[in-house]
Amino acid sequence: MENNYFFKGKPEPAVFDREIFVNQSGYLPHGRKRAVIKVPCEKFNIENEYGTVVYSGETVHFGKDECSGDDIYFADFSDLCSEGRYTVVTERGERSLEFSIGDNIYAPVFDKLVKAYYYLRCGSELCAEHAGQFARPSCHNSSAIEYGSDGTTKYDVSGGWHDAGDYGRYVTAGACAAAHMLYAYKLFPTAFETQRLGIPNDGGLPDVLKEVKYELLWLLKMQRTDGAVWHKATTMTHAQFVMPHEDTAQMYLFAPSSIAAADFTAICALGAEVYRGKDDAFADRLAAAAEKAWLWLEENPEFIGFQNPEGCNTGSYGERNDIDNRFWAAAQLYSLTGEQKYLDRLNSMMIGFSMCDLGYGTVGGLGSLALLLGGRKIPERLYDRIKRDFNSKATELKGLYSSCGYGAAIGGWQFNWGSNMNILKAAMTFIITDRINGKHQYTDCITAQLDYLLGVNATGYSFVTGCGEFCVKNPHLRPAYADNIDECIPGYVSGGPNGNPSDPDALILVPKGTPPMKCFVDDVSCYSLNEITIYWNSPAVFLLAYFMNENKKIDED
Ligand code: 9MR
Ligand code: ZN
Repeated sequence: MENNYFFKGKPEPAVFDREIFVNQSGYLPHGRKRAVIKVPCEKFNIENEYGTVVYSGETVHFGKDECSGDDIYFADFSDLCSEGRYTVVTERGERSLEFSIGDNIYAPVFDKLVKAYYYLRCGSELCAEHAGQFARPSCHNSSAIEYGSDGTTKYDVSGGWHDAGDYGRYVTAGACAAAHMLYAYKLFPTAFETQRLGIPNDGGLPDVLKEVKYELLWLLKMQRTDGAVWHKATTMTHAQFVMPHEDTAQMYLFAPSSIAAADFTAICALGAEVYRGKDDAFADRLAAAAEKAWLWLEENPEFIGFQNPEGCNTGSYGERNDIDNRFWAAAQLYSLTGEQKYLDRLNSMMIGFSMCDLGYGTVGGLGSLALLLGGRKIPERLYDRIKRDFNSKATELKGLYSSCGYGAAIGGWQFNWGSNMNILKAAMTFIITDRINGKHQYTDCITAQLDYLLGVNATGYSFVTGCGEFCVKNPHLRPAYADNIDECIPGYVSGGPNGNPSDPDALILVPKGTPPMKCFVDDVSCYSLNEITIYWNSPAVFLLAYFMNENKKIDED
């Protein structure tokens, strides 16, 4: 269905011939530092930028890694803490890419991951002052009509971020992405306070809150006057590979769903909490919208899912039930207001879903974060359940991490469409579990997920565009292709390896039987391998904020 684009060249099958894998953004001076080597190696050296050996060590032979088929050796050089530029060299002379050890090494990738949202802005011109060479005209500003209506009522639903490689805007996806960033801000405010992204100004808010506000202002427009929330605003079919302003097809609002209403309630209530005291008028609007959507949900207790109508091929983001979504909504409203009625609803909702899922489809863990970070008293039974769910998940993920040569805390079956989100959600789970337990039990597991994202994986790619010497450059992202600029817009997390690719080019380029972690091609046409989305970037923002914060804490000690 999607194979109707005009591509620049013929995609090439990938060859993964790197021998040594390092985090291409580098390592913090006091962090765990590990290179993964896939050629036989007993001893390794670390050379500085002048070729002087500054560290020597022995590897540990891990053995065969199932997800990649590679025979793995670990080279640990955590004891090397001096700032500088280095290379790992094996006894037989194989060399890694050059990397840094330093305090501020993650700031560039952190900033790019957040600024990436600015480049996805819909309904705004990106001017040269803020977008540089990626400047472009405004887009998707003509009014929308309700699908199935006679079209006489027009709606302004301009604004927000494009969802992904496509130009659709979807409520549940947007709520999830915005939530990851607001929770990151609540947990690690210092990481964001000094961040300067070069985005349009909107008062004295930290840049991340300016950017998230842009999405929230759009979300507010997705609420109908009766409190219901339309599921999505998209054209009938995905646009060709054109610039956003060239996509001028009719915009539709598609049927309200209970999942959209619930996620909307939650994100507006969370926004009301975060913007309170910083932008009170905005916080008031968000709180009122959240309460109105909640009333609509209470009047509509049955599950209202979503399926594309005939002829529509944009994302459907359907879900199978809305228990977890309603849980998130109630949790966030309880956190905002402290009112007993929300607590009563929470107490009645404790079965049938996991309280640690952090995704766009299953959001129980976002409800838990609402409670954990809300500062209200949590009933013991509920708190115990949250604690238990996170701890058992983290234990399971740690098992996967330990059995993977590349340290990925996901099993072979989790290399699916957007596998990098599974990696990043695992990292979030470890971070939150450590937080709940008041311990630093999972630091190595967290570090390994960051390393994986930035180069320590069987493909050798840094999966973030514009970050790292060998990074993804051709993501499935319409403007990045249609702008005719060689350099890719920076800061996007690629979906990553997918053991069951489904787009036509990936089916040709990825030979049957390829191990899951190697089912990847950096090609624009392979949307099931190399697309980007707002909710794959957002858990990466969360993870990087954690590391920015960790580093500050060490500085203060
Ligand atoms: O991530 C989604 C994947 O699991 C589905 O199989 C696929 C097809 O429906 O859709 C993916 O989500 C896309 C969404 O529908 C539209 N925006 C981009 C999303 C990521 O590719
Ligand atoms: Zn647009």
